[in-house]
Amino acid sequence: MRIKSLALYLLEVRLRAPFETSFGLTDVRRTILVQVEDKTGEIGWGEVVSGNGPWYSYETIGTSWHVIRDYIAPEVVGKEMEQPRDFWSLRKIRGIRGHNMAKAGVEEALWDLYSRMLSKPLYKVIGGIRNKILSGISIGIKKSVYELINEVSKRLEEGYKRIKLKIKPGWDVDVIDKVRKAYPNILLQVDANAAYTLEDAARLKMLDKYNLLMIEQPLNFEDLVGHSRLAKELATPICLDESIKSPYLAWEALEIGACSIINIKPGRVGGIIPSIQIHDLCMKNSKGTWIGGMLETGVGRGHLVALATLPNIRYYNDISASNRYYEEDIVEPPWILNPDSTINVPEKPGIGVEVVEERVRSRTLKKLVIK
Ligand code: OSB
Ligand code: MG
Repeated sequence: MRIKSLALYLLEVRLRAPFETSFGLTDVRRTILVQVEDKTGEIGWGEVVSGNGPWYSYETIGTSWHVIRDYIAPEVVGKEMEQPRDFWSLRKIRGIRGHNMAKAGVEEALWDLYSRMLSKPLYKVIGGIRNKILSGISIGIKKSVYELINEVSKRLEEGYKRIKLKIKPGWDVDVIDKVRKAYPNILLQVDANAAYTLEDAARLKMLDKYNLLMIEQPLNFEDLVGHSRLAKELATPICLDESIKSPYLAWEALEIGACSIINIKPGRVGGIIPSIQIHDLCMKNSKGTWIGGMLETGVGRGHLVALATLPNIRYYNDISASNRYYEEDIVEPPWILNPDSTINVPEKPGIGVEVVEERVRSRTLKKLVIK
C-alpha cells in the first residue's frame, strides 16, 4: 500500500450521561479520527483516545494533533508499505518517545486500510479466534449509592454480566459493601484510576471480602514497586491500566509481581502491534488479559473488538455497546449487545463497520488533510 493522504478530524461528541472517575468528569468528549487513503482510493480509519486535558495520561487532543501533524504524518504520507507492521520499522517513528495515543490512531488506521485492501476482517488479519467478544460495562462515580445501585440494576437488565465500578477515597468500601449486598453473585471489579497510595493498603485490604475479580490501578501510574508490595498484602488480584504504557513496562510489572492481570488499551500502548505484544507476553507468563476502553466512538471500538478476539483474552472487556455511550454512533451498524453479554465480531473487511460521513461532518470542529 502507498498512503496518498492522511486526514485528521477533530470531533466533539456528547456522552449520553457524564462519566466520572477519580481523575475527573467527562460529558463532552473530544476525539481525533484519523483517515488514511491508499493510492487505489481504499480508506482506513483509526481513533486517537487522548483526553481534553492531561489527566488519564500526559497526552491531550492538542499534543496528539501536533505530534501527528508534525512528526507522524510526514513519515507515512507518500510511503510505500507492505503492511502496517512496517510503521514500526520507520526510523523516525521509532524515534518518537511516548505519544502512544497519537501513534495508535495512525497505526490503527493503517490496519483498517490494510485489511480492507485484503478484503478480510481485521480480527482475522491479526490472528483473532472468536466471532463474539465478552462485553462488560464500566460504571462511573455517582452522586449517591442509591443512584449507583439503580444504574447497576439497569445495566444488568440490559444484559451486561460483568460490572466494573469506579472507586476513589471516600467512594469505596461502603459503596462496594452495599452493591455486593444488593447483588451477591454478579461478576464485579473495581477501578481506582491511581487514586490511592501504599498508606491506604489497610483500606484497600477491606475490599478483599467482596469477591472482586480484580482491583484496577489502585496506586500512582509510576509506582510499579508500590503495586508489587500491595499485591503481597491483597488477596484480590491487581490489574494495571495507566502504568502499562509499553511492552517493556508490561514485562517489568510482571517480573516484579506488580500485577497479575493487564488491561490492554491500544491507545495507551501505541496501537495494534504493541497490544498484541503485551497480549503474547501475558500468555507466555500464564497471565490473563482483557481489552479496556476509553469511551471510543464506533471507530476506536472496532479496533477494540478485533483485539478482544485474541486467544489469551480471558476476562470480560470494557467494550460496551454504542448506545451505552452515545445517542447516535458515527458508524453503521452501531455496536450492539447480545442478551448473553457479548458483541458480535463483524466478518466484513477491516473493522467491519462504516463511518457515516454526514455524522462525522456535523461533529467536526476542525479538519486537516496532509498530502
Ligand atoms: O480507567 O478504564 C479506565 C474511561 C476513560 C478513561 C479511563 C477508563 C475508562 C473506563 C471506561 O473505565 C471504559 C469504556 O467503557 O470505554
Ligand atoms: Mg482503568
